[in-house]
Amino acid sequence: MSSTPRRSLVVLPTYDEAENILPLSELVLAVAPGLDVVVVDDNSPDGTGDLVAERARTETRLHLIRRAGKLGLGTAYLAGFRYGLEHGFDQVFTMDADFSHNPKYIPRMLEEMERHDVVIGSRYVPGGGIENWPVHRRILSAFANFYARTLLRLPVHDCTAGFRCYSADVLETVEPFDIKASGYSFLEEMAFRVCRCGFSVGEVPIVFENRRAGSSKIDSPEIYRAAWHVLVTALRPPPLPAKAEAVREARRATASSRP
Ligand SMILES: Nc1nc2c(ncn2[C@@H]2O[C@H](COP(=O)(O)OP(=O)(O)O)[C@@H](O)[C@H]2O)c(=O)[nH]1
Ligand SMILES: [Mg+2]
Repeated sequence: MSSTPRRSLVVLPTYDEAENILPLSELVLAVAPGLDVVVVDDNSPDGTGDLVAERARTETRLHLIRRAGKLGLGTAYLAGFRYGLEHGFDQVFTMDADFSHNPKYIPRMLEEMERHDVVIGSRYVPGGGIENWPVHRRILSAFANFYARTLLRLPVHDCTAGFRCYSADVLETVEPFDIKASGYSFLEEMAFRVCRCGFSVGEVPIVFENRRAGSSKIDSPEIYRAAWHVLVTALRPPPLPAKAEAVREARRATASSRP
């Protein structure tokens, strides 16, 4: 464990989350002292961005990136990663801004980050689960996970989860800014890149709850785009990042030095 406390950034992507964003960011900021929040808002028609801008005038740990229009979940994560790296954060969380991901799991995820390079808040490990999601969403999620895990040969149980923590080292190594998926399949490709580089991934069980207010932004075209993107990634994987070999070598050395 490093001697100086690590600084973490929590990225909250928002599109029309006016009812959720302030109470949620307040909870996140209260859950651990070394956390900042950056909201990446895509000019939400419901005024989410204005609410955050107003609160950020007095809350110095709350930040806002405003984008011109709805540019997708994947590129919203990228804007948050860039912010985290430029401002010297040691680790970057992502979570949904609709209370589906409960901030109470953050301390446990931080603990796991002592042992791993990436930690996923997972619905599909013992102790994890889903509450109040309609049957069709459960089936879609289970199928999307099976599909991506099988095609991309991922060793993680919840590879479509948006509740994650990445070390800055991971974000600097896996070249996320090259990812072509602008939407939800960004998550599967990130998991693929992380695993392929040899980083260690931990999973903390979480209970995912259906959103409290507002409506889901996923639609049928996005589901087909995501499925297609996973297939293309499996058939034509992106080139291995330049720094990946060094990571793999270091992991091999650590493994072979263990008794
Ligand atoms: N900035 C931004 N956020 C988005 C976009 N699409 C979805 N989100 C946010 O991503 C999170 C997950 O989206 P949600 O609609 O809840 O997806 P679901 O949980 O799969 O139904 C929420 O915080 C959304 O507000 C987008 O295009 N841009
Ligand atoms: Mg949601």
